[in-house]
Amino acid sequence: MAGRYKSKLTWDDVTPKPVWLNRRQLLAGGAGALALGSIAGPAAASLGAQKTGYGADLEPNTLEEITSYNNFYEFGTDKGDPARNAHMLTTEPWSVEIDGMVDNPGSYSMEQILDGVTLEERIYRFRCVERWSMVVPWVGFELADLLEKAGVQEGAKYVAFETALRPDEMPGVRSPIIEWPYVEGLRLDEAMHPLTILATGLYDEPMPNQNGAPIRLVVPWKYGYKSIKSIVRISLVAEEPPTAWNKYAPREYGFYSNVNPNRDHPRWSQKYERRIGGGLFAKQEPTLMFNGYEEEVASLYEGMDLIEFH
Ligand SMILES: Nc1nc2c(c(=O)[nH]1)N[C@H]1C(S)=C(S)[C@@H](COP(=O)(O)O)O[C@H]1N2
Ligand SMILES: [Mo]
Repeated sequence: MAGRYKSKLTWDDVTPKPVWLNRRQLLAGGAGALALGSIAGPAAASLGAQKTGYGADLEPNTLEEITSYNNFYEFGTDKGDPARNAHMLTTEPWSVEIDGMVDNPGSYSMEQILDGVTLEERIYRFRCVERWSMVVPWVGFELADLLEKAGVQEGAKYVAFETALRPDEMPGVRSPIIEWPYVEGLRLDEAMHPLTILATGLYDEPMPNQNGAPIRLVVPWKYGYKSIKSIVRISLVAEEPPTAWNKYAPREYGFYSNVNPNRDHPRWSQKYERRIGGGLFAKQEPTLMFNGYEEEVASLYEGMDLIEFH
């Protein structure tokens, strides 16, 4: 039934690139020989090194930039706090509980999650609501693949996500800044869209802790906060699930959170953005609708008022 949610996107539209992961990344991802076989196998090779589609022509930010300027409030609210504190998070072993309206609920280890999965590199523009953006070469796989493994049942309309909550390892959760654990959600068709990935690494590194190790969501047409880090639970549900920033400030952060230059944040304009790494005097660039992925995702929102459903 999941095939129903596949869009018409082909591999060529989403900047495919075979990824030859190093042994360290495989071990960190918890993947054994089986995953190695699938990564190095003919499926990956046949994807070719072609890079087309939006994002492919963007110059990626450096690993240093991507790992030193972060939002991960569980480790503190300063952009430098995650790089300072996220090493405290134990990421091995790791498992994700998949529950709700699925045929195969249960606790999935990283080994089980990556079993049979072909990891690829996807270069996506990643835009934070606070007017800055980065371009990140994520390594991951389509969320749809995992949801298909779990078996989405008729009646499921949304996917809810939850981050680990470990006061002993996360100094930030000792203050009630937002309601912990951090939660997020997608409509099922958004979750099944081929641009939506679960990332387990970036460049040829295992996912750095500050970026959401060992497994985090990436939804390139939405503001950064939708891309929840260090996921421990994925639930298929019938009703729109609560989301962390919407609970914190509903007027500022809606459920959809599509990048939209036509809707200002109540405290600032969304019309321009600045690329991290361009220096203090970097030119502001106009923000693109759906972060530049309009052609791929606009049809998901046909007929919706995107100012009201922001
Ligand atoms: N669990 C959790 N996930 C989170 C956040 C967070 O504070 N906690 N911050 C979000 C926000 S606001 C942004 S902009 C991105 C930043 O991702 P990056 O640090 O990998 O660039 O992570 C998102 N995911
Ligand atoms: Mo953000």
